[in-house]
Amino acid sequence: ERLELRHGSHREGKRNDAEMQRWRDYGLGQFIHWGVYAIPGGAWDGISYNGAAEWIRSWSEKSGAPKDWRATYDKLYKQFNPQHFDAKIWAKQAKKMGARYMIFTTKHHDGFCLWPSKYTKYTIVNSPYKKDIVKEVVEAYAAEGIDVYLYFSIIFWNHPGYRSTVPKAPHDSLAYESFKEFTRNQLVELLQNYPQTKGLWFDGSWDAAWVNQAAWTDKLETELRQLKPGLIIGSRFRADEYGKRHFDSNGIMMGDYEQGWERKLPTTIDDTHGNDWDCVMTIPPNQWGYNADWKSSYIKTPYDLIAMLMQANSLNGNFVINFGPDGQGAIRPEESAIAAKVGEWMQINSEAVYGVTHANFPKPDYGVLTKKDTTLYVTVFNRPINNIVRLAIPKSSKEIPGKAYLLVNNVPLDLSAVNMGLDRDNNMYYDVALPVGFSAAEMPFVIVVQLEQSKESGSRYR
Ligand code: H79
Repeated sequence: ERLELRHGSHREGKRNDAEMQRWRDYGLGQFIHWGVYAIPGGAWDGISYNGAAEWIRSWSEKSGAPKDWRATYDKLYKQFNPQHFDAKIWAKQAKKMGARYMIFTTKHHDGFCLWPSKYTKYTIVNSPYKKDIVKEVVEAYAAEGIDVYLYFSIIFWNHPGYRSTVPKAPHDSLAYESFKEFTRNQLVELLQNYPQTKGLWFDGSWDAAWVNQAAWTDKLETELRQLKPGLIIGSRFRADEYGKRHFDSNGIMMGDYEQGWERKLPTTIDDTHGNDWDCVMTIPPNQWGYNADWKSSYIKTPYDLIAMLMQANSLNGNFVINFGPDGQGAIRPEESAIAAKVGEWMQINSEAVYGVTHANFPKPDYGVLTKKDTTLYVTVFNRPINNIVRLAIPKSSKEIPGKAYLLVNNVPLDLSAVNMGLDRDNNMYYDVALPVGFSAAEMPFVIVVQLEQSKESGSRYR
């Protein structure tokens, strides 16, 4: 039974325009979380906040916050004067890492605007820094050929009109109406100020007050899309009239791609329901903004991140690595080192990342598969102890492996069909032999397999 929805999804199936195809092909992105929370960096007066650094304003006295902490936080912008900030340095580093797009926090839940918004005083203009940071970031990344997406939280903790729960009293409703208008004005302002923007990455839209605004948010989305044809918006913007988010009451995705993969990844293609999606990932377990303390938690290694990157790409997703510059605008050396390592790997292996799709072959235990046209990329994480990388190809497949080589130095590899007679899974097997003495410098490596049309599908090696 299908519901008649006025504010559900307005599209069935995927977008297939050029802008969306470009998004699909990115493979790797960079997220940057930056704001006044970078000044305390997860602690104040030597006391650590037990949460994500960008959430430190919500620290309560009960859990150890200094007295009048929120008032202190709300004055931090008067100290925001990042002397090391140079968007060109960030953009160059992102380029070297291999990022094809970046997402920048124009305004997080605390409401501080990194652009000179006309609609609030709580902006960069009233900090000692004064200059338009969003503009510098947009221009620097665009100059490197990296597409820019603007992160925007609809939460604004200390705005007088902001409400998280559905307003009941008339004065709350009035206040919230003004806040809605304010939010709309800011979004229009961002798209007008920064015409290079390719899309908006929304956050905070779980608030009951916002969820309750199906008609208004639907209208706003239409307005934003009209203002900027081709604009890309994920599924975390609005709810339908029954309060359903991401997927409407008929189970159809709202928005251009699924935005539910935050700090987690699907494990199988079924988990993705065939949708476009991105995964945004922190390097520590859960820190987006700068946290000075990187000793108290596990820090993902470049290897971890590359494994996640390839898992995402093998399942038709983009993988986005988050960076949290410090209060002076510098990317910490540990993050720069990680970016450099990922970039070194991308330098050799990016062919297995950009423009690829899920490969519809059985997933091997030793790694993942990506595919582009008739090229199969086999990324190996768990190198088989016998140095034989076995490919399983369904007997029904119209494509079969022709030749294979290593992406590093294009070293040709022996590829042989294995005659296994009848197999329970109806697969054919092909063995790729790694060269004697091959060393992958302890990083995952990629085998390229050129696929050929099977003359008589499945019959050759039966
Ligand atoms: O900016 C980073 C985080 O600060 C921000 N999103 C990333 C990109 C973020 N804000 N909140 N969260 C992440 C997690 C919040 C979860 C909760 Fe809820 C909000 C718990 C309760 C309210 C949403 C609604 C999830 C569960 C119910």
